[in-house]
Amino acid sequence: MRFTVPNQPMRAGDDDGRRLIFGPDHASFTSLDDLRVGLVAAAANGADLLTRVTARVRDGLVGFRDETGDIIEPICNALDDAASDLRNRSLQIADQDVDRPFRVVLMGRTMSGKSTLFEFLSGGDGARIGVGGQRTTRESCSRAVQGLAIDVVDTPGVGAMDGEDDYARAFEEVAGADLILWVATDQATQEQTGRALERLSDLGKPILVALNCLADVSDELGLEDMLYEPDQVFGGDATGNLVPVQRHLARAGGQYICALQVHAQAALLSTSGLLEPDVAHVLRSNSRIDTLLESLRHQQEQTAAQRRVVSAFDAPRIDLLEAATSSNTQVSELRSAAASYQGTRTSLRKRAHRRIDDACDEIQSATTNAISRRERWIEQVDPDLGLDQINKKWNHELKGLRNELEDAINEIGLRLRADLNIIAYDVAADWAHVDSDGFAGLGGRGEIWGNRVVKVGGRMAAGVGGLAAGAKVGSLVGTLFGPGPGTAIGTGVGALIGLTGSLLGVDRAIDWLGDQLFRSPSKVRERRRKKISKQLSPLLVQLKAEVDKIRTKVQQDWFDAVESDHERRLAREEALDLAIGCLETATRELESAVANLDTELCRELLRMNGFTRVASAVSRADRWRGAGIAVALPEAEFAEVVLYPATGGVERIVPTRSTGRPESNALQVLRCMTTAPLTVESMSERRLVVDLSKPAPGGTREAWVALAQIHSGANVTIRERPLEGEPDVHDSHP
Ligand SMILES: Nc1nc2c(ncn2[C@@H]2O[C@H](COP(=O)(O)OP(=O)(O)OP(=O)(O)O)[C@@H](O)[C@H]2O)c(=O)[nH]1
Ligand SMILES: [Mg+2]
Repeated sequence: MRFTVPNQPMRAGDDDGRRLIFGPDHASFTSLDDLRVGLVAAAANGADLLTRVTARVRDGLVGFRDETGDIIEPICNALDDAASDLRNRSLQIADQDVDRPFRVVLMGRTMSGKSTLFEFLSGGDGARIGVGGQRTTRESCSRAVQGLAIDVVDTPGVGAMDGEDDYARAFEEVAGADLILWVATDQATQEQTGRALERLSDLGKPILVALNCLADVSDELGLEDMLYEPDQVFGGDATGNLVPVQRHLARAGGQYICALQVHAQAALLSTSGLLEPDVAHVLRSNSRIDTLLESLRHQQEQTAAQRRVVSAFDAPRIDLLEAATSSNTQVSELRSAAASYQGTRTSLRKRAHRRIDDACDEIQSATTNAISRRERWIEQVDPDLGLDQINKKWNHELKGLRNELEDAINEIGLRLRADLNIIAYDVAADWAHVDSDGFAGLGGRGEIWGNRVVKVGGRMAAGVGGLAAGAKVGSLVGTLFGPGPGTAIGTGVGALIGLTGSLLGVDRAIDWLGDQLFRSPSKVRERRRKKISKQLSPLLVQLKAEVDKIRTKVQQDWFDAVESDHERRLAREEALDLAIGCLETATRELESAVANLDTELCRELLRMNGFTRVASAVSRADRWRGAGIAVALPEAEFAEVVLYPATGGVERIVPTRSTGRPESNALQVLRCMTTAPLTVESMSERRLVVDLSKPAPGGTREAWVALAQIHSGANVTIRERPLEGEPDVHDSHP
C-alpha cells in the first residue's frame, strides 16, 4: 500500500482563533532557580545510578577477576568517568549563577580572529590577540559585552594541528552557551573545522556565523581600501565561503541562524584611539560590526529567556546522554564478550572431548600392542628352559610390559595436555573477535547518539575507542587444564603401576607338576607349552581387562576435568549476564532520565510561548538536535497545536497523539519536518518507510529519523534519494 500525505504546516496561527476555539491561555515561567533543583537532582541521580551499577558489576564478577578483569575493568572505568562527569556537572549547576547574562561563545578555527572580536566586544586592550602564530588562545575567558546584557567567551581555536586539548577546552564552554558565534574567515575552505561544526550541530546549539574578512588594515594602504572601498575589500558575495560551514552543520541536521560579514581588525582599530574620530567612525561603520552587534542584541532580546532555559537543561542532558551512550556501548562490548565466552566454552568442550577420545584410543592400541607381544612371547618361549628361568623371563616380560604401558600412557597424557592447551588457544583465538555489530542494540537514543558521536569523533568515541570488541584471548583461555587432566594422567599411571605390581608381587610361578608321566620329550615339550599358555595367558587377559578399566577411569577423570572447567566457564558467563542485565537497566534508566528532562524542557518552552494549557497536558516529549521536540498530547491539545503551532519558540515543537500507534506517530513527526508531501511506501506494526518528495541532506534526514524513532518507538526508514545542487535548496529547517 503506497500513499502520499501532505506535510503538516508549521506556520503560526491566528491567536484570536485559538482563543475562540480552545479558550483563553497565557504565558508563564518557572524561575530558573526552581528549575535548577530538578537539574541538579537529575545529574546527581544519574551519577549515583552509574556508581551503583559499576559496584554491582564488579561485585558480581569478583570470583572471576583474573579471567574477566581485562574486559570488566575498562568498562567499569568508562562508567566511573561518566559518573564523575555527572557528579561534577551536578555541582556546577548547583553553583551556577542562573541570573547570568545571555552567554555568547566565540568558536572557530585558530587565527580566524576570535580574540580580536572578543577584545572588540569586551572593550579590551587587545592583549589576547595573536601575532602571526597559530594557537594563541589556550584558555577560555569570559567578559561582559559593552552596552549589552551579554557575556562573551573567547575560546581556543579548533582545527589546529595537534590541537586536541584546544578542541576539548573550547567544547567545555559549549554546554553553557546560549549562542555560538562561529568565526569563519573568507580565506580557504575550513575543512579542519568540520568535526567541530558537526559536533556543535549535533549538540543542537544555535549558531550565528561571523565571516571575518582577513584583508589586512594594519598598513596604510589596506586601511585606505577599507575606508574608501569597503565593498571591494569584503569582496561582494560571500556565500561561497559559507557552503562548507553549511555542509558540515547539515551533516548533523543543523543550520546556522544567519551569517554576517565583519572586519574584526578594522572594528577594533576604530576603537583604539589611534585614528581621528571621523576616520574611526567611518572605519567602524565600514567594518560592518554594528550589524553583528544588532544581530546579537536581537538574539538576546528575543531568545535570551528561552535559550537560557534550554542551555540550563542542556548541561545535565548532554552528560546523561553521553552516560547512556557509554552504558549502551558497554552493553554491546559485554554482549560480544559473553558471546565469545559462550562460543569458546561450547567449542572447547566439543574439541576437548574429541581429543580425549583420541587419547584413549591411543592408550587402547598401545595396550593391545604391548599385550599381544607378550602373547607371542608365551607362544614362542622355549619350554626346555628350566622353570626358574622361564619364571624369571616372564617376570622380566611383565616388567617390560608395565614400563611400556606406563611410558605410553604418560606420553599420551602429556601430549593430550599440550594439545588441549593448544586447542584452548585456538578456540579462544577463533572466538576472540565476535563483533558487537552482530547484536541487536537497545535502539534507544543512547545508541543513535553513540553511532553519531563515534562518527564525529567526540569525547565518547575517545572514551570507548580503546576497548576492542570481543574478549581477549587470555581471558578466554582462562584457567583451562591447570591441575585438571594432568592429575588424571597421574592417577592413570599410578593405578597401572599398582596393577602390574600386584601381578608381579604374587608368585605366579608356573609349575611343571606331572611332567614325569610323559616319557617322550616332544610330548613333554607340548605339555609344557600348553601349561605355560594355560597359566600365563589368563594373566594377560586379566591384565588387559584391568587396563581397560583403568583406561575408562582415566577417560572419566579427563572428562571430569573438562567438565569442571566448563562449569566454571558457565558460572562466569552467568555472572557476566548479570552484569549485562545491570547495564541494560542503567541504560534504560539514563535514557528515561533524558526523556524526563526533555519533557520538562518542552513544558517550560510551551509555557513561555503562551501554551500553558497544552504544557500541562504533555505526557512525554523527546528532543533531537536539529529536528526539534516531539511531544505526545491528548486529542484536544494535539488538535490545538496542529491547528495553531507553537512557532514562537527556539525549538520546533512537533505534536503527536499520546494514544497514536507508533508508526502513525512516526509519520506525524516526519510530516512536521518536511515542507512537501511525503509518500508512505509501507506502514505496518512499528515500521514505517517513506519517500520524501523534496530531498533533504543526509544529516537532516538522520536527525528526522532519530526523532521519529526515539519518540514513537517505531523503526523508521527514509529512503535515500540522490541530491542535486547545494544544501540550501533542500528541505532542512523550514
Ligand atoms: N586582516 C585581518 N586580520 C585579522 C582580523 N581579525 C584578526 N586578525 C589577525 O589575525 C591574527 C589572529 O587573530 P586572533 O584574534 O588572535 O585569532 P584567534 O581566532 O583568536 O586565534 P587563536 O587564539 O589561535 O584561536 C591576528 O594577527 C589578528 O590581528 C581581520 O578581520 N582582518
Ligand atoms: Mg584567540
